[in-house]
Amino acid sequence: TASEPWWKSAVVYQIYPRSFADSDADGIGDLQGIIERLDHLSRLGVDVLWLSPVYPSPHDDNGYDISDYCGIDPLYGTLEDFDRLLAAVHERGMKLVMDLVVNHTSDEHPWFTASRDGGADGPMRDWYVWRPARAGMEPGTPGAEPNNWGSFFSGPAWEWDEGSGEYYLHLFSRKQPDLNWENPKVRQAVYAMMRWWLDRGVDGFRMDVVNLISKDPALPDGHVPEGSRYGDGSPYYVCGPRVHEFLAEMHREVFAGHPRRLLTVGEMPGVTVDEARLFTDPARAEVDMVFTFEHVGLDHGPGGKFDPRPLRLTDLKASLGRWQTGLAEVGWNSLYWSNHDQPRAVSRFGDDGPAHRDRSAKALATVLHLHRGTPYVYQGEELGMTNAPFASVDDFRDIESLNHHAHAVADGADPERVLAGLRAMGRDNARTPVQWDASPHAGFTTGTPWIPVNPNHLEINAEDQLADPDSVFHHYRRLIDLRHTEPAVTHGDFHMLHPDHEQLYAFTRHDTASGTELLVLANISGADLTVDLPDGWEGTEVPIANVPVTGPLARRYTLSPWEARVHRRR
Ligand code: ISL
Repeated sequence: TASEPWWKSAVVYQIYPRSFADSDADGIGDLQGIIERLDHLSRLGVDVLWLSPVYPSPHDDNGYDISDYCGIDPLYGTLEDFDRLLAAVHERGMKLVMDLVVNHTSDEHPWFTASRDGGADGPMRDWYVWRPARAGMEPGTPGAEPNNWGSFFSGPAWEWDEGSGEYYLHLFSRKQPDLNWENPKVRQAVYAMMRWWLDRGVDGFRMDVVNLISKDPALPDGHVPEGSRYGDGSPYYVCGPRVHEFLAEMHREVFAGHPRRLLTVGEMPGVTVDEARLFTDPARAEVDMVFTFEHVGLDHGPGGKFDPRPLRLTDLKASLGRWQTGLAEVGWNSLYWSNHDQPRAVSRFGDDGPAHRDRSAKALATVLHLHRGTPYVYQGEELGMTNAPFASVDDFRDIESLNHHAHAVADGADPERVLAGLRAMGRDNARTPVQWDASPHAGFTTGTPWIPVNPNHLEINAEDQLADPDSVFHHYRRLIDLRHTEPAVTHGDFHMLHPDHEQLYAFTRHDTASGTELLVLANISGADLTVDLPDGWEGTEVPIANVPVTGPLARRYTLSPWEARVHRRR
């Protein structure tokens, strides 16, 4: 309907530029490579491109460590290349959203070098979070850090700077110092940069760990979990005391009254449904939607992300269902299975073996895209790309994985067990190059790729799938088309069925405005599943399914392994 924001019926496609398409044979993806592959995205039917960072960066964290917010890293091209990409995207009726990384900068950003080298009372000092060593402790020695917080990338969250005689805070790598959002000069500089990109024509921002920007000013020690060397500071920086105030100010200063229709999505590790209702309530004018981490934390074991445990379908349904219910009346959901930080969807939530990979990829897509919210497709997910084989720790590139391996092994963990955790959950699984065809390096580059292409590009690639109407690609295309043509997909009320069933993912959508109802059935298992349908669905039409529809639905129906279908009745 006219009053509803455009992004409620939109689908977003995430591009991780380093691994998308390389046009100059340096083995690293670039902006010109994206321009050359825009037909793929138009065919898929996506509405918005989210571009992971392409700004100048030392690439300590592959561009999430920014040294110049208003430029383009030469590895990816120039600002002129960017303007050409933006024009090409707009010409195709798509929008482009940038990645806003303002919880921290690179330690090579001029703001930080001035803050560090200007001394403890220099004019830029309070642009970052500096603190003296803990009282009575020898600076620079373990335990002398201002508090006991650990970094997301292993080790302490503080780095000693000999030159100025203080520590600086870094929730991520030591080359990613946290900005001090308590300082209004920092906030105004960020807003000015955001307006600069909007003036250049971009259509919004994905905001990196934006719910971490407000810290408890006391920076208190965190609880030290059993077996951990560091304290858990998250109660003091996840959705901190001023986070809503800062996002409301950002909205007023940057987005309010803007003539173009924009999109903002906040990446929010640790956010709860209740907090998301506040962040995404249109009346509060903070952000349009958030990325929750609840469903991508369910398979974390007691040792955390790299200590995975089997995922129960009932836990997954409870989590996604909780978010559907919680944001039904106020706010809006984003919907995702994967991104550049998560393992590949079909490997994690489906079955990437030869028997079931194709069908399970389509089943997962069907389930996600029929939920209420804005779906995000991560590059290669539309092809059913899988996790990659990593023979040894030397095959990994990601600082999060390499640091975890080094610290865990140094702490006495079994290297093979650590490696198994990296293979299952490491971010590099999602960062192997997009598989365009069966040629060497999958058509990603004519040079040597920065990270090896998955050998299974011979069986899984865009060229083959474009030609096969039953491919994962065309299934995603049909799901996206259904969202664009069937209002019930966007607006229908969500109702989970059989919440306690460990194989069946089933739910209905009811669009009160049109009276249309949808029924989604998915067998999330490798075994046949016989289901009894709710009343009145016999013989209804099937707008989309991942196996040929062999006749009207009977009341009692057997779903084959990973079979998924959508029924519609009006
Ligand atoms: O998934 C994670 C939590 O276990 C981490 O891999 C990830 O760091 C976290 O999701 C935050 O991600 C964002 O900020 C990081 C950057 O490394 C990620 O790529 C980005 O998506 C720091 O900028």
